[in-house]
Amino acid sequence: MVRQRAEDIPAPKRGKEKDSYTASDIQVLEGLEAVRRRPGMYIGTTDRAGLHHLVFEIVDNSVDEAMAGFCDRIEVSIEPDNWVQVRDNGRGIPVDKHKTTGKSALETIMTVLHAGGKFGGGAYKVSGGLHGVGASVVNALATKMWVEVRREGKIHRQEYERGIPKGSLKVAPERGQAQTGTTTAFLADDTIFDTLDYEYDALLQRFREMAYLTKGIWIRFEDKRAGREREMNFCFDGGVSSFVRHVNKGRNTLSARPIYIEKVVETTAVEAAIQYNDGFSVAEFSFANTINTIDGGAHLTGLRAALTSALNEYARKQKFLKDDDANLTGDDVREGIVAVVSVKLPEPQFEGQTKTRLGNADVQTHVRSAVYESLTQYLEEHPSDARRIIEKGIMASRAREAARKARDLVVRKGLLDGTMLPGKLADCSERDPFQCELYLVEGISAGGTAKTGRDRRFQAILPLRGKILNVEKARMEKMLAHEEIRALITALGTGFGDTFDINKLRYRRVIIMADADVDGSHIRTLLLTFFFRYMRSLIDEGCLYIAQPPLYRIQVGKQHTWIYSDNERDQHLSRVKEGQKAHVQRYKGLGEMNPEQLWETTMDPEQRTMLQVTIEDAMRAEEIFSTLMGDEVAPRKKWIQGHATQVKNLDV
Ligand code: 0RA
Repeated sequence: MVRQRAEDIPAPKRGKEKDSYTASDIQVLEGLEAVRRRPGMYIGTTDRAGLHHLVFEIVDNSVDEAMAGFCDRIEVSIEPDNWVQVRDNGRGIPVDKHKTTGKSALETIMTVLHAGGKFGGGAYKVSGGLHGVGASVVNALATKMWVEVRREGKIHRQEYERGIPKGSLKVAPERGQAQTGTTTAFLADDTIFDTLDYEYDALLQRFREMAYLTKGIWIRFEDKRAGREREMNFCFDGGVSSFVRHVNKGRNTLSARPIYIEKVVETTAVEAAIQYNDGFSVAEFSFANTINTIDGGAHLTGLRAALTSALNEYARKQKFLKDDDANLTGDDVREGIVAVVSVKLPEPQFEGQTKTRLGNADVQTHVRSAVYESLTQYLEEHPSDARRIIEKGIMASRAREAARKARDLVVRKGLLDGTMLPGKLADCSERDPFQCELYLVEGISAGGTAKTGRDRRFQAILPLRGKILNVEKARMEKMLAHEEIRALITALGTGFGDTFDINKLRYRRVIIMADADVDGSHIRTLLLTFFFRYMRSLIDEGCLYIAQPPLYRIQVGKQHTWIYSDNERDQHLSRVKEGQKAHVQRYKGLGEMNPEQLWETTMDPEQRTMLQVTIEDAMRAEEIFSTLMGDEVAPRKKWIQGHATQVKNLDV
């Protein structure tokens, strides 16, 4: 695709008003030019993620208006022709003349870089926005755009092409009753973006998150594209509390409702919700001005500190802990927790390489005092909930002690460190981990086939018998008692959990190879759960893969072709010439192939395709794993049925 260069941007039409072409016009053109020349600098990428960024940028502006308390409804639609429209019922972007530019405030916001947030900057202006680059960046990267503002009983409208106004602000009287609000529509520039094919689910996920984080706001999202029409409405009166309920759906919880905290401390608005389940994993989410701070920071630290001190104090006071008992640790009181903390503050400082950790030190104190106070009160008022929570913490503390002993024993015996490799492992001869691959193979017989078919120089095989343990429902010591899992940890050589060390990994690629059926998909999911919970960096470092065995073998005359999807089968069969006969053989399991076939179709690096497992969205992954692996069967069934193909292409 040919990228349009900045030089190609048409200059604004200059007619009679030649003299009105001012310094600020030149500035605007230079600004738009810079955005079009280096879109990546402003929106990260020009792939689909960058395209979505445009939508978020516009919606964020409406969410800001909602956070300021002036808007409670946002409607987003993808139109059949790939236009995107965002409408809100806020005050409407100001249209009065802007002092420095001499243009309307609206035109200034739409055409001047970084002009957005500086308007109407009240004392408590909270601003979200993923990167806050503003509407002008979207405008510069849109073939066409228009904005309609309803204010003061009038409709104000302006249109743009590649960021340049097509005319002045047009004003018309409002028909019917006076309402206020802003509607923005744009058509992204297909000479800049690789694709204009918006992914409904990716956008939806962010809108759901925004709705949780902006209590009471109504977000409607509609896909109007031909053949894929759908819509969804979000409105969560419980705010982050609804979010916690959602994550805990299908689990046994220790309190009927999440513990909810909402307080303004100095300049920080703190909102948090906590609810324990009877599982062992920890699900903590933190947000600052609706931005998901995946690396945590001050607000999360404040929440954790409050939790540990409030629970310990209550446990001492109620004599759950005796004088010579040690305090519960942070890990103890977090076992089985689902917690969300969301802060809104005037000047968030985002730190770290990916700017996903909140830096503001005072926020820690603010969150800590808000949560401590509300939590202490909750415990006093709900003694039976309090008892269940404390008892779980004490159990966790004992289990941790037992697990430490079990681990020490296992480590002392050298059971996990790779010096005593499991008997079932057929190792490779190569010693350089970067050249080595480990296949985890479902079933002993398929394991045998893989051992024969592999290239033994660099491919190792570990057959796994039947189902592995569901680690989502088991504690660590139980996990270590499970032979298949111990064999897996030993073979990898890395240790697990907090002592996981990627530098000790014995194979650069770890490949899950299971049948293309329901059982195979269950085993894949169990293994993914294990890696997600105990060896997360293996996924983050891109070392985990899923092998793709073929589904069919089609023979035409003497030629045969391996087929990996139903779609591919149909395409292939449609190309078979008249007078020829195609013989289609379906392969249900790895066991139906002989060693040569398994090598040729699934293991030969020159020919195979594999899926690399990535965690695009930790929150989504958390939800998927708790749904798939949690206590209740119904939601799990529903998910698997609804995502049958995605399970195969698992990209959590
Ligand atoms: C600054 C001041 C005022 C409204 C807005 C910004 C505003 C911006 C956007 C962007 C999308 N929707 C929006 N809604 C409102 C209002 C100033 C006033 O009326 O006093």
